[in-house]
Amino acid sequence: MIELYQLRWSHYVEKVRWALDYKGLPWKAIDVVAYKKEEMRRFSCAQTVPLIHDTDTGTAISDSSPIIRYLDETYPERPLLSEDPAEREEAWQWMLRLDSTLGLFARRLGYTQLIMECPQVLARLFMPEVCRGLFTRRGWRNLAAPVLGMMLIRRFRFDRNRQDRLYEQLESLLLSLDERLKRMPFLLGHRFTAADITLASLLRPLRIVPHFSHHPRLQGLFAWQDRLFRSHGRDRPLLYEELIAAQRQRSGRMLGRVSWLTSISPEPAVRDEPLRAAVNDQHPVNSLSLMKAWPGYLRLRWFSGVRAMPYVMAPHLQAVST
Ligand SMILES: N[C@@H](CCC(=O)N[C@@H](CS)C(=O)NCC(=O)O)C(=O)O
Repeated sequence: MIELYQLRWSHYVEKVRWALDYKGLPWKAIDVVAYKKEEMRRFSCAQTVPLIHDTDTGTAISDSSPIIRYLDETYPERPLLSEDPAEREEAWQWMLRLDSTLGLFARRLGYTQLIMECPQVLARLFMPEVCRGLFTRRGWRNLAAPVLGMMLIRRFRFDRNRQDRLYEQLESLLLSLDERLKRMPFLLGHRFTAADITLASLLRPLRIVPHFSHHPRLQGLFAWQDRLFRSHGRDRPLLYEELIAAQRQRSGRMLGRVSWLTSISPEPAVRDEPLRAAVNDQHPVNSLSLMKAWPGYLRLRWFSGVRAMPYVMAPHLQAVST
């Protein structure tokens, strides 16, 4: 039995859930409280989620790509990585590169979108159990929102999205992925691998970021993701996708026009040297640094430079629903 320590809505966790289901392994989820993670302290590996504990072998391991490699090596049925060393290394490099770029950028912009449009959703994600769900109730969740928003800003530096040229870097990465998937059905050619699970899962937060989900030149990429989700039964929306969609339907608007973008960035988001491990971008947060986040929070809420537009379904979804 595999125990999976998870935050339900994490795209890195979804990547591992998908691999476990694909391989048909028995697993059970253990929900973690994000800011304490007490449930996993007994394991000596890095304290990020996903983390798995294999009760048959005693192995505990974190980091989604090494987890998938461990599962594939320990349970070779329905392989997700090729036995050929060159192909295996190619898939592995894709996974690490996507973890270190797309996964981080999409997380930053996904949370940014929630803070800009409906920060009260954060309490539903992070505090469902605190004080018996008090902070998920109307009124209380508005109180929790700025504190959670500021914590996330300190942890992931959403106040630097513009300086870091996040939209530009991501746009150029996604356009190159879209081009590649026009030429071949999967990232590595004709065979479905863990690299495809990685790409489709890590794209997930961008489904709520209209600059990308509605981008005229990226509809092929999202349609590829839709097809993969449907054929693998992964198409159930995550909680934040449902909550922001409900808010948009109610208000008839969404924040989608990134005012400062004029043209696509020529800069590549991915350097080509081989990686040995995925890079992460979490910064430590304490009560002092938290206090420094309020100007960033106010800016994101009211002066983000991302402008409102009428709410419409993304074109790749309209094609499916008609
Ligand atoms: N490269 C890691 C990234 C894992 C990661 O950053 N997980 C986040 C959730 S998306 C986490 O542990 N968050 C808890 C925290 O920030 O302390 C992977 O692929 O698993």
